[in-house]
Amino acid sequence: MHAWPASEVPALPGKGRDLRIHDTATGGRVTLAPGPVARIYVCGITPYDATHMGHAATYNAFDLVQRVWLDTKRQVHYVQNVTDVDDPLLERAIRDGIDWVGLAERETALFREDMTALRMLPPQHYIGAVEAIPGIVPLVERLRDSGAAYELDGDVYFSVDADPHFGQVSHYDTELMRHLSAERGGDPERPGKKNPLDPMLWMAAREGEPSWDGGSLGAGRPGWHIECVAIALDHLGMGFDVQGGGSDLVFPHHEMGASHAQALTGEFPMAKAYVHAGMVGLDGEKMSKSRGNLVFVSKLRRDGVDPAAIRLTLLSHHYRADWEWTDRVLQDAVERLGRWRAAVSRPDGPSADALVEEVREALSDDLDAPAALAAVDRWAALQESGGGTDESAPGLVSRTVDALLGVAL
Ligand code: 5CA
Ligand code: ZN
Repeated sequence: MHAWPASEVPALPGKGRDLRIHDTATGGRVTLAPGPVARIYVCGITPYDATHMGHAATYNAFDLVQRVWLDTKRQVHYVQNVTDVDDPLLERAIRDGIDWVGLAERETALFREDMTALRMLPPQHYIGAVEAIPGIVPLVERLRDSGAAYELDGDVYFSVDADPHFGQVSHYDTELMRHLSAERGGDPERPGKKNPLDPMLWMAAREGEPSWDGGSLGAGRPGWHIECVAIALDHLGMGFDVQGGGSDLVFPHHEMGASHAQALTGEFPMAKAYVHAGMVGLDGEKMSKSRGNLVFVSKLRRDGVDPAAIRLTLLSHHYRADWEWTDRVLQDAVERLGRWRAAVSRPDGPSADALVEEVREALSDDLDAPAALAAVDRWAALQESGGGTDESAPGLVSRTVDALLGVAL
């Protein structure tokens, strides 16, 4: 699939800093010091509805990861998937009496527009589940042939007991794993499984549902976790730097994905850091397509809200925090954007050399975007109080905000 156009990232004077980031698997901060090419996989959307603020917040976090790395003059190898065949997508298409392929295409197109408007840097490889199927089948065959997977009435399941490191992403206890597995696409109650937590790798063709040639697996479609693993291993290999997504993907998705990859390769760990963004809520509940309590990026854009203000709203919350979308948080961002734009539109101002370093320090410290915004606020306040004659300062502030925060002033 094609991704979306990249906005230019201005180069800043001086030197960027290595990223220290919270890793779910170790429960602590890791310093990532990749070689010249940093590698990141971020789980993409299931395209059955438009991009909401929760999605946007999660992609904003991983956009910041890229920007910190680019500032260190590294290249970034970024891969994202689109879950363009899965139960929720098929169910929505049936509910609305539309073709599932058309639904996925329409919502993916809208997602690209939203990402472009928000100045999120695109992945180099944007891969749909359907197009990944030819790569998924041999992996499932390998897992089955090595005894890490087994067949149950034509479906193929991964045996979580095949990975000695299973459980080391989430560290959840068995009861919580069972509960979340049932809630998030698993089937712990199905009789005949070796372990109730075992997730499906390949689902045999069902009447009335799309299916593909699965070689020795028979016709069917892939499970959710193996989709991301196949795409990640194909384009990044093992031991990549960051596996990213929202905190609702910690279990089962990222736990199972890591186990699939580790069982396939015998290597550990799949990723150097498992990074998870907090959940954005509305009216006290997690914003989710299944609940329908959504604020859409595209709707706000149609209503004339500046995408830069949407982005500033996302940036005003720490990526790991759970937070609520309200009109107030958007209004605060609109006002902040106005103050910043006025401040950089003057011909001169207070020196911005310290500001560049403050923003760098804040972001490299577990992506502390609120601290970065506070630093820009301080410069804007100095500017408002009439303070400085540095003619390069307004331009440097604009470039810093653009390069490191993705906001065009
Ligand atoms: N296609 C799978 C990943 S392979 C999927 O989870 N798709 S999704 O459309 O449901 O979510 C896309 C991304 O947005 C995931 O990283 C998910 O964790 C994140 N996300 C979903 N809802 C929220 C929310 N309310 N707040 C923050 N992030 C969210
Ligand atoms: Zn995924």
